[in-house]
Amino acid sequence: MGILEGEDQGLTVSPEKGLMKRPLALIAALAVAAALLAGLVPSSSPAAVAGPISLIDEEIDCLEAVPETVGIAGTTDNGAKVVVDVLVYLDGSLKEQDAKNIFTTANRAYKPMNIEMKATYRRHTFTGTDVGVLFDQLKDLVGGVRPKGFDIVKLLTRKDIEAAGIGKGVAGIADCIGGIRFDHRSFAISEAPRGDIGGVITGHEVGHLMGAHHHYSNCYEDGDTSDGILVVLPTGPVPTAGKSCTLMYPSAGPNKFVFGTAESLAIRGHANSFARP
Ligand SMILES: [Ca+2]
Ligand SMILES: [Ca+2]
Ligand SMILES: [Zn+2]
Repeated sequence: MGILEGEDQGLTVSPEKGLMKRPLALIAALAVAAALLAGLVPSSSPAAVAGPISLIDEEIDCLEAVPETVGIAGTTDNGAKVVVDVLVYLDGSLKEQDAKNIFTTANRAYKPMNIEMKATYRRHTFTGTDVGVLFDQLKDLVGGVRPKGFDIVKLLTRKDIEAAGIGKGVAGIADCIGGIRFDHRSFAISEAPRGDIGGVITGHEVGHLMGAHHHYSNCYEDGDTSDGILVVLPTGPVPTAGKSCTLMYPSAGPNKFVFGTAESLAIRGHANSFARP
């Protein structure tokens, strides 16, 4: 299995600039978390700073270079279980039981944060394999916005999906980093192979919608520290065969159902702030 997706595709920043910003984003996230823990800032999400020119640019906001909100269950919030309601469209003849297995395995990574994805299933036959074409169909089905009562709308398909410029290596894609903040961007598409890999893809894409980037992942906090890689950039080294990384690692092969500290901060924060009670 190759890369999960290329959600960084199509952005206006150059790859070099993007890479330079990434460690800063992680440091900023950890700094915010430290400030929260120290009681220096309120736990509500920081509002955008008003300036003389109001830039409403959702494409850029969808980068969420710094987490809009972060959290630690029981520390920055009351620790209550957060249910993330996911409306799942099963493509074609995909079995509902296969989808249930995918959510059961993916939920293993969310449980330590006291988050549970609760899936509701509908069926529709989609046409084509291009992720843009599939997103259009998925959004059209619900009138462009997630229906009331749902936090996320997700397509699960047996098709080998592909993306312009990346090809068929794409196994899943989220519409937006932190997309759960927006009614019309909280959408994702995942391939649905049987076995743990299906859970990895779905758990990973939902992680993106909850504010997590690839560069929040590492190959250390998965419990197998033998690879000894502390922080992995998207272009960084791929662990050798048999090694593993946390769930936002961009390659679907070696991931485990574990989120590391930086991933968990963003995901719990977004769940607590944006998943509807
Ligand atoms: Ca594919
Ligand atoms: Ca590891
Ligand atoms: Zn990804």
